[in-house]
Amino acid sequence: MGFWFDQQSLFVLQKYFLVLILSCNPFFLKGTADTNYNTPFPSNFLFGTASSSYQFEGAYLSYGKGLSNWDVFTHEPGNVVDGSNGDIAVDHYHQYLEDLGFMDDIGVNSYRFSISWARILPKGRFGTVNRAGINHYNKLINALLLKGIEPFVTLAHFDIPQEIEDRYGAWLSPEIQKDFKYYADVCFKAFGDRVKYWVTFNEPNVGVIRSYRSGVFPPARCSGSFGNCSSGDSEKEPFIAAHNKILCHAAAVHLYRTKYQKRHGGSIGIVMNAVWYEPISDSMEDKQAVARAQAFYMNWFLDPIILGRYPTEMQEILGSNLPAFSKNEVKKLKNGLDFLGINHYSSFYIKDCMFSSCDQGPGISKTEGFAFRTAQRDGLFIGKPTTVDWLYVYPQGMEKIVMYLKERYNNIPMYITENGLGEVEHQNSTIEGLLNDVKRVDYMSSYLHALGTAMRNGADVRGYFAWSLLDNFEWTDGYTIRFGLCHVDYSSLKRTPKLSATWYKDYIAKNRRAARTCTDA
Ligand code: GBH
Repeated sequence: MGFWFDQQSLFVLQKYFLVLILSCNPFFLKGTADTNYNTPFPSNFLFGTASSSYQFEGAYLSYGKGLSNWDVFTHEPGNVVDGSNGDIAVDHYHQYLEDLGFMDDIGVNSYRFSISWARILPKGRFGTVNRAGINHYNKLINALLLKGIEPFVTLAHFDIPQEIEDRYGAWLSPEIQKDFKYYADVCFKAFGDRVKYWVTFNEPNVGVIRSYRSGVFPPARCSGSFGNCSSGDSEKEPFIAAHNKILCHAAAVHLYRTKYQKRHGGSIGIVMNAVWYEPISDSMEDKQAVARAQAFYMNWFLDPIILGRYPTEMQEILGSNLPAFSKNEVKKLKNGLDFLGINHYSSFYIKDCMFSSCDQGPGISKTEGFAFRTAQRDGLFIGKPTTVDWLYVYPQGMEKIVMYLKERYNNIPMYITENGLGEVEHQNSTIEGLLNDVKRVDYMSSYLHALGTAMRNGADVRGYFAWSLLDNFEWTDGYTIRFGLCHVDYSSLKRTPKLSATWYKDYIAKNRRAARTCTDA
């Protein structure tokens, strides 16, 4: 047998490479249609769907699970609009294999889910590890990997063991650092050989605001005109809780980096709720108000974690209401992120309330940086209103928020960890109508297009997760708002893919095929 590279095969190879080079050349791609579809997404881009333990799992008291703060909260009347709870939710605990089948059919290569802390540690660090809980997530993770779906795992997505709340007031006490670190350690040890993407917290900004400022999430603490609570301090407690969350994050990251990362080769990040804020006018005052609004919402967490200090806007306005980091803590904090997760849905206008006076309204207090939030300017909405009161369709917001974060944080790797459209179910909603979710398809395709623009402009975005695979328990809105690519009949728990599931499947296939021809050579 002669040398493999004989004249004939060399010629064939040359031809093959020429075709590859041509077809992957962006200038060549521009003018061509479907066979050489031009995609901004690299072949290793993660396309996924997202979920969370309390909203999906159910099995709230089975298999050794302890009570979570949400179990307790939803069982008190008046806290959830439809009086519902997540006792059963969409029964993902039992039906995860079937749900994985839907994911597989859509063609995702990643699944973002959260671990129920109380399922792993029913009494926090004051009790034993629940083996059945570990086994459950082992089965889920192994089943995912078998299908080639990367697990993207959040440690805390709003639900925590009630024990921690009862013992020392959870996030209000620095004591929680010990619990969170202990919990993270258990998870890294049990699952880290197979989980390569870890998220410490889902939306800690939304969590502390809802739990300690407006008081609509457990433990329902607030004061004065901020809400209707029996105790709390809306001007102080959100900042204490945030401070402790930041330190918990830093502790878990430090642990992962020193004890696991080398061996496991994974990465660890945080997920923030990110709203795009547009100044309501071109005035200097309104532009500065936008900077304050972002500082008090998102950079509140990101500046300490990445830069080692709170945003200057917060320090100036809050003074001693803003806790301080010790020298040692600052050292631990800096560069405390391998990637940034972004949950982005909607945009708002911001109007200055520091130099000009504003009527009562969202954002005007000192605790939110004197920046009034509104969806309207001169009677026109920033984007198409939807049936969900906080959600306006403004796809440019996706491009802008990603570019903003790219600039501010030195092009840190980013994942869009949630994006999607909710639909409020009405008495006259029909199953046919819910399944024919054209608006969700329009929403997702326009937001993905905007994301692609940001990526073409250099943003290092590595994944996109649709919220959500299934309709599910939407916190205080109970089962009244549906976010799923698959419809769930809440009495039979039957799942039915909506138009958006089929659309997402096509979208992924198209974008992956195109990406593959260019990089998998
Ligand atoms: C995410 O929260 C959650 O991670 C997820 O669990 C949830 O199901 C999903 O989104 C859909 O809601 O009007 O200025 O107060 C997002 C929760 C609710 C946070 C609306 C921002 C609007 C900003 N978001 N809120 S404002």
